[in-house]
Amino acid sequence: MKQERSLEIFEASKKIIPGGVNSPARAFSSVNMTPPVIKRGKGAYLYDEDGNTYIDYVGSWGPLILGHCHPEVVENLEGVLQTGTSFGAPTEIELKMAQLITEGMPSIEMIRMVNSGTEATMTALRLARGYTKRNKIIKFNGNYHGHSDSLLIKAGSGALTHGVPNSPGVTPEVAKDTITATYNDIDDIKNIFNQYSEEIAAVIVEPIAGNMGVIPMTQAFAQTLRDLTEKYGALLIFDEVMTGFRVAFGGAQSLYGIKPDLTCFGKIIGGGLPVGAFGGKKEIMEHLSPTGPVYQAGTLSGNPLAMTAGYTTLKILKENPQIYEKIESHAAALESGFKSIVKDLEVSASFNRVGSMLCMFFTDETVIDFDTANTSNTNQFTFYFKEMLSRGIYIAPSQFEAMFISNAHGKEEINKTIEAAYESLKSLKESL
Ligand code: KE4
Repeated sequence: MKQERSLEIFEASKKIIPGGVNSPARAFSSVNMTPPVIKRGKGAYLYDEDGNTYIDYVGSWGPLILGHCHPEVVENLEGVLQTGTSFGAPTEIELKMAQLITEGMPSIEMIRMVNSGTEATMTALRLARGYTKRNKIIKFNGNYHGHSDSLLIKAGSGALTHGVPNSPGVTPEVAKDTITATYNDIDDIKNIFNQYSEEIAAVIVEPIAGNMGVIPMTQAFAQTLRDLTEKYGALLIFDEVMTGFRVAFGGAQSLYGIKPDLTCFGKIIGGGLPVGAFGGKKEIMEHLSPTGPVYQAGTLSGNPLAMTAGYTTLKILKENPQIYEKIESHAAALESGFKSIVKDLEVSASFNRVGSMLCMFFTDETVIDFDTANTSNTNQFTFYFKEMLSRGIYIAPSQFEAMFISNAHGKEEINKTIEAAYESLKSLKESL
């Protein structure tokens, strides 16, 4: 695979940008290779600086559910560019965005826009602590909620890959108020609540984990979280930064039939531009400045440019519900294609899929939590990853991420991907 231009650009970047990237997950360090430097995207495809073409299953790590450069998104953005990208003042598009999201999610009576998923989860926790007047929060091993101090405790995603479970710079004083629990383990969470009961301000969870590969909560675990938080007066926060408008228009909460007290968003609601949000019960949200004492602010929060990309994306999803059936059927086709290949070639692999989020784990174990995800053979993943990339298939450079299928992927892309997977897994098998 030609990489001269990518190498040249990336080497220069590494001199003045840490690791040559503005987010560690992009550095390809866990697969130990130079990342393709991307020139442009269109539909289901990425094109790098060396003229290589890829079918894209990262989709900017989730946001591009409609594919790159969707014509309607581009057209509406071009319009906003002529009228102003940010005013730092109320605009109607913020109201329309809030209406669209609150109509789509019955648990959300009020919502506040921010600029990233990290800001959304960080602020949701501050609000939960301010509302409950309690300090402790619970998160789950292998869940990643962005890089705010209270949540960078045994984070999944990049930290999991980089093997740095607790980041330096997070003080012991902050860390002591974050309790980590085992995902999908009902006894563990019950014991924690028995021990800390009224000290707990909130439980934050990825309802369908996407940062230790794809791992859904069991229904029983989901209900237990709801029951325990209600019983002890703690808030239940669903981090739907990845799953919001991805697994269904109503998010993971609509699949589980569970109403969290607060929900965090990111990715898809920005349609490829920087947007995060958090929302929930009016009674809780009104504790937020300026109506309440819990402070939060943001210069570019709700700016017309980002709102336009997000609103256009969500409106298309709302008006075309068949998109969810389509991307789910493509993901199911990929999954069954991969399954028959690993069976024929006798490769150890297990699969988790929810809607258009898919993960192939290089393990025989059924993956239900951080520990079983970690039984995956990351060397085999790395071999497979490089083989797929060389065949023009661009998946996340980590065993502990999700494959995302967009509405721009068609049968041709799915078939090409299955063929590439066969060749890649065949050469993996031959290498063992
Ligand atoms: P951002 O601050 O990166 O917008 O969102 C943080 C975040 C919060 N919650 C969940 C469930 C998330 O998945 C994320 C970010 N996801 C990672 C990849 N899985 C983003 C990729 C990156 O860090 O570059």
